[in-house]
Amino acid sequence: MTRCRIARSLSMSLLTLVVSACGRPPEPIIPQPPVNGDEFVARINQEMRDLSLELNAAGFTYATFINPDTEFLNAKANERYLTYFSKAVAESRAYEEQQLSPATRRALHLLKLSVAAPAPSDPAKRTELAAIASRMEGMYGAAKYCPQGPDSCRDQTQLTEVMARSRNYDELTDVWTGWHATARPLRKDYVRFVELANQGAREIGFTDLGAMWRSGYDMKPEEFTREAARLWDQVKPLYSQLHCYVRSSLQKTYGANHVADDKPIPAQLLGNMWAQQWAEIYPLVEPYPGVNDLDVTAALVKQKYDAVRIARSAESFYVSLGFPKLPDSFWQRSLLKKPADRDVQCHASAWHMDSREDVRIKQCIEPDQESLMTVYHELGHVFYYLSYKDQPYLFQNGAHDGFHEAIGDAINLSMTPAYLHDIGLTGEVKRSEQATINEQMKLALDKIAFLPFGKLIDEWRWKVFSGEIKPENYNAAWWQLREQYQGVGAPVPRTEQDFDPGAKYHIPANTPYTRYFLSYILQFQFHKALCAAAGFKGPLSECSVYASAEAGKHFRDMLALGQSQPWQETLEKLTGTRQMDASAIIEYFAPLMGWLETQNKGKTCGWQ
Ligand code: X8Z
Ligand code: ZN
Repeated sequence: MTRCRIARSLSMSLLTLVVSACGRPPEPIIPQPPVNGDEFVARINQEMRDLSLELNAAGFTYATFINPDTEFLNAKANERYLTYFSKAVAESRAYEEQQLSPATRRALHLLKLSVAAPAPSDPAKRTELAAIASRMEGMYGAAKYCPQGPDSCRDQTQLTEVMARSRNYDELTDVWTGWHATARPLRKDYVRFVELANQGAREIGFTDLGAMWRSGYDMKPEEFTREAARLWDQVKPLYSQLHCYVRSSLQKTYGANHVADDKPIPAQLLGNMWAQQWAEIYPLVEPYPGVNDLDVTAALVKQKYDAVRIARSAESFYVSLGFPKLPDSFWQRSLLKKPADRDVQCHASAWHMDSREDVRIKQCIEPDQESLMTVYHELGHVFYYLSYKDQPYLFQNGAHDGFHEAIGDAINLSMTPAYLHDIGLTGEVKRSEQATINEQMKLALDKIAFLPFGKLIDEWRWKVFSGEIKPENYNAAWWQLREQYQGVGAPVPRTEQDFDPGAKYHIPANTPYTRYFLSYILQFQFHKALCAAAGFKGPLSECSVYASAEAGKHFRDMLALGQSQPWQETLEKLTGTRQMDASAIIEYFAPLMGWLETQNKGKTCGWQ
């Protein structure tokens, strides 16, 4: 299965297909009902795995070569998967009342959750859903902003670069507005997509698609909603302090007419198209200018790192923990560099093509720090795939989806200045209190700034799927949440002609997003546990588990379990606790928080 896809995998038994002699399309043969639940699950595991080959081949080809033909083939592969899925779920009902082993019952539950958007049983609607989903993904991947005709076009990679580097208010506003305008045509498709996917979710027993997504956490969906809210309450004070300090720094750069004391921060000023991670504006907020220059990007450029060398560096971290080297096919089949001559989906993703060892990533790697961190993130997915490849297909997944996102990010936390120095990507790093504050600020601009964004995306979608947010209110509700959670405001007035949620990859791609919110909390729990396993004593922010066999063993043992048991048990095995909890991230950033509180004394914090 793959990350970031509408249908997790595609399946239908090869045994159900016969090729007719006269060349007519093959007719499906309805298989005999198996005798018991165990046999049923064994058959489903086999068939899903078989059909996932086609889904992934079509999906990877589409993502790396967007054109009308690959869009069509991708839609067809998804449609076939969704057909199989509906049939398998319907058949599984016959076993629900039987005496089943815990593993079989769990597999039947996971089967129902194995797509991100189930289709209605009406074949015409299923075809429509698959076509819309495929089209939206391609439109996002191929989108460009062309202010002065076709020769002036810039794609997302180029626009993102401007958002990161420019400090010109008007230029930032223009690029932000131009990119967001590309999402307008997605609105109509999205409205229909919501109707169809909701219908599909209802047919298999969920109240709506959001409730289905929230059922994937080994607790009742309502309980999960409360869990997510609890975690947000835990970290909110960290975010408020960071927001307050960053806003006052930006006011110095852009003036109080653009950045007002008690108002949300204009979204185009935070160094990122979605204002989700702010590390690119570090130079504007650096606490102690010049203390420990951590310019990894400059080092990558100077040493002429190319995409393969960056990916090799990530691989070597995992190998140092005792993971196997990546198979040759990874290097032959991954897309690591943006091709010059065709549209590709540049949003990074990791792929498990065959549920065995054909693992790949697709990423438009550039020689900069963000790409470096993202490759380490993507390889977290890849080493998870390889670690659980011997599990039955339905258990080949993260303990929950937040685990999958947190693996590579936990490794990111081990990429300390000392580690980066060891691999030649920073100069001498002297330890001092000022250095610690600078380093923590840089990391907080990613890790703490992201938290409200990670939370609100699905808050919006949950309400869209439940009908609480109606199409005529999509954009207004989006900005209401962005202001409420992030304290970030629209750069220019918006209307319901706009569809700003569609300018973020995971909306058109229908990838659930709460996984990242959870990951940003869990990764600190993982980091703390790995550091303990490595025998590290000292502040969490100075720990790197690079080359620790002990930490590696703990990590690999956890990954090998996949989704075979409730995540609480898996978490307990690594960390000793059964709860997701923000105390590790709070502990990690304690020095910075003390510093921020002092800096923010007397400032107006918060927003109306
Ligand atoms: O989508 C991703 C990864 C692929 S799973 C690159 N992330 C989220 C995003 O970019 O919005 C990682 C951080 C959050
Ligand atoms: Zn990821």
